[in-house]
Amino acid sequence: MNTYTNVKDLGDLHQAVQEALQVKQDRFAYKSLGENKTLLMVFFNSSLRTRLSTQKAGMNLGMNTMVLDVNQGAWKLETERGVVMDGDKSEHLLEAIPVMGSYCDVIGVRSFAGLHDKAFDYEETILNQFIRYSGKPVFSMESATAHPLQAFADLITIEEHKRTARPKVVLTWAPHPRALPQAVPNSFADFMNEADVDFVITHPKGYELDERFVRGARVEYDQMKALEGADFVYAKNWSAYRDPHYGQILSTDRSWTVSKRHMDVTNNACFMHCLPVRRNMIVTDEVIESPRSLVIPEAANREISAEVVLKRILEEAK
Ligand code: AN0
Ligand code: CP
Repeated sequence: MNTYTNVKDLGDLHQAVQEALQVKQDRFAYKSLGENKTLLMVFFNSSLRTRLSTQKAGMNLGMNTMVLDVNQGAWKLETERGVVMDGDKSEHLLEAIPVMGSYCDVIGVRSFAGLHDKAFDYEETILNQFIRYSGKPVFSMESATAHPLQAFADLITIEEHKRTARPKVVLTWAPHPRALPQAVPNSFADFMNEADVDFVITHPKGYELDERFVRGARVEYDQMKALEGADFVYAKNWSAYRDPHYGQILSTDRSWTVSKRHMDVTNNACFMHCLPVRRNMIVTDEVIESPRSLVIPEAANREISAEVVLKRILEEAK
């Protein structure tokens, strides 16, 4: 593996999950793989889990790790080519990226959707510049349209907790006061469509996701109907994808907040969310604190998904 930006890069998904479960048995088994290799993690946006779990994964593999928070202490970066740089940006990504590449062996990039320019976001302008100009293997730590380290961890978590061979997994939209990207639901859909699960998406009208990720999965606009008999309830907010409302909040309907009323119609489902989560907007205290809530083990599996990805990148570079 040379780049990790979406589910396809993992190849056989069943095999990837088996590899993850094996890595989890002994996360230090490949300690020599990363010897004298440097991992650089570049953040254009905030992070708690991705920052810590990916750094930990690198350390498990014996790598040295460096973190750059672009918006704290680095020069302000211009991202568009051709502009006269007479504003507040001191440096262009086109220099910054190869410079960063010269100091490391692998680069992780977090760069969220701006939610203003759909083409800029969905062409993955920033991430693709890293792939093109860094000269090093690049992996996504949540890009404009995808969060494949999260979705891989989600799939590992479902595999560990499923009680039937083919569980029913429901991705439900939930309200949030600020506009959020579609990256997490996009990748979750992408992974679930390739996994052996009965996958259903539910959201208010107007929140339809990009068909390249939905890939014909069942969309049920009645949330309660969608949740009936679910084994896993995966909650997430996202802003509108479709024009002319790209990046906008179309609903703050709190009847979509996942509560006991919702969980009662499921098959005693496990509750999942990628975190960070706003309590009593996305999910009630009662549900997130219940024994069926997987949010903590799910976050813990981020270390494992990152370790498998880094391991595969290091193996390919050998
Ligand atoms: C981000 C998002 O929704 O994409 C990161 C989630 C992992 N969430 C927030 O900005 C709150
Ligand atoms: N789930 C996730 O990616 O969390 P962070 O934004 O804290 O990294």
